[in-house]
Amino acid sequence: SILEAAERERTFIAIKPDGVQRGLISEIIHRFERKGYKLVAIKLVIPTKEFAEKHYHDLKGRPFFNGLRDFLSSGPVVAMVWEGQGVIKYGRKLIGATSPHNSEPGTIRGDLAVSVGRNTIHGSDGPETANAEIALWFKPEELVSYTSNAEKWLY
Ligand code: RTP
Repeated sequence: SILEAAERERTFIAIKPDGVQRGLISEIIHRFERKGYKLVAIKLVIPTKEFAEKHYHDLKGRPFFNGLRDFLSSGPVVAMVWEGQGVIKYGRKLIGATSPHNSEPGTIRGDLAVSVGRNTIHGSDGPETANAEIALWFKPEELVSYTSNAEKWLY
């Protein structure tokens, strides 16, 4: 590939059931797409409770864990993998702070959400979690490697 390794960094992003039900799918995809990141995998899934527990395994034992797990499995989730230079860290910046109360205007949660339990979107918090979450949600063949026309103008 003509892309450098850093430009092929990938993160796992999920639009949670509240975001899907509120009609925010295109709004959220728009923000990542417009920034210059490349969509390399996408699907709509209703996670089972067992699957939601795997996704949130590091939060097991927290008082909100059962509610969080039940909520994630309560309806369709848009699971995605986005690629681009710095996408893991900057993706979190686009998303905003965990609690929408602390999210700046201009961020997804700042603009589109009001409560921490319904914060519309998930994004991997580091390279290891990104790899683990991509592997949990997607089969290798569901990740699409391609060159976008925009790349030569982005990098
Ligand atoms: P995410 O993984 O969803 O991107 O969120 P995060 O890293 O910003 O936050 P984390 O601490 O990993 O928490 C995961 C999700 O749990 C819900 N949560 N509820 N006090 C509460 O009720 C509470 N605290 C966290 C949020 O939906 C958060 O996104």
